[in-house]
Amino acid sequence: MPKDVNIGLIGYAFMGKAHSHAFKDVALFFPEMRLRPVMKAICGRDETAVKAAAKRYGWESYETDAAKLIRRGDIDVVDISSPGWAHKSQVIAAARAGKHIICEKPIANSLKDAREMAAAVNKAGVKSFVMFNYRRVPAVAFARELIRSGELGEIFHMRACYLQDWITDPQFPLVWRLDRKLAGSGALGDIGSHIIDLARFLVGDIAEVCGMTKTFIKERPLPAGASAGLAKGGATKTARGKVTVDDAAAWLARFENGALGTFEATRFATGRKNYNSFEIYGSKGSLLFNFEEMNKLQFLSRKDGPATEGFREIVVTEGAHPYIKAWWPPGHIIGYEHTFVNAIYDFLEALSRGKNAAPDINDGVRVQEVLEAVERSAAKRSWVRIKDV
Ligand code: SOE
Repeated sequence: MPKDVNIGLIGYAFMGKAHSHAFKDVALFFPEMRLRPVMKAICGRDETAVKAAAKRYGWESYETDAAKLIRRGDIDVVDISSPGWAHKSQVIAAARAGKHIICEKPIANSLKDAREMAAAVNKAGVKSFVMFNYRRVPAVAFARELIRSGELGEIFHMRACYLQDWITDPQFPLVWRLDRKLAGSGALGDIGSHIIDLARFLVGDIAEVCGMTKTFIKERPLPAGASAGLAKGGATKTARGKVTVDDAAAWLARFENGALGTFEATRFATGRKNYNSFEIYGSKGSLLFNFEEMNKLQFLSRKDGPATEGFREIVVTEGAHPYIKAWWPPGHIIGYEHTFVNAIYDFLEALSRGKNAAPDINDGVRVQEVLEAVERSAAKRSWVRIKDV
């Protein structure tokens, strides 16, 4: 018989919705799971909005104070899907209250905060999980299986870029993601963190980086009224404010295993919406992936020999592919929201065995170290070793 585990979620916007959907659907698609999430309470500061979200997403109750939600005796897992500035106090409070933790990425707005958070979690001995959801794309998980089984041989190169274009319009308002105090950094932390996590997942740890960052639009109109992260919303006609984060970042990297990496994260790639992609080249084969075609993986194997060698397009929807057995018959593709369901499944299965699913809070710190190193490197215009940050 599966056991119940009570969930409290902080945040009801984009990520709050994605996580709610995952909790709602996970047991339907993974019926064998040993822990079943009970959607106990959702939390947000705007009572009208959080009450409506609770009803719409299927939560039993709501809170308007995160500290109260964390203290509630009927909550086992606190899922922190709030903006970056709120993570630190919420993660530390949850750890001290003995709650297991799911935290959105990047875990913190600074490396110092990330380290304090990890120390609190490690001291409390609670389980932790960071929502780097792209690891849970079947094609990405399959890419890792191919690499792990030696199909690519020695890895020479990883080229990764995460390209978006949602703020190219200079009239796009100064939303919280463009404020360093609230978001920590810009494209670098928000989407660069995903490709750093994927680099660690697929190739290994990064040893040093040489980076550059750029803010193309330095001032923007202030938002008119409440404005959500990616939604353009309204902008005021006259009041303007300073953009205090990067619009784009790019960096070279040397991996500890000797591979070379090139990385780009930008919100100024006009025409690119959510182009999270990588190319990995090894001595025996290569892989290409692009999230905008997330059900496909391109694979080249040198075993084919020169006459027939070429990239084959694998539609990653067979039972033989990671996570797919839980979903639909072959060829019936899955989407963005399913990556969160797969992730929540992995988290709960690990929790049921008293383990952390990867990436945990300490992996979150490793990513934060690379973010910090890229920023320092860009400021100093020189290479920075991860062990020096
Ligand atoms: C905004 O850039 C955003 O929603 C990120 O915050 C997510 O992590 C990314 O997956 C999609 O874009």
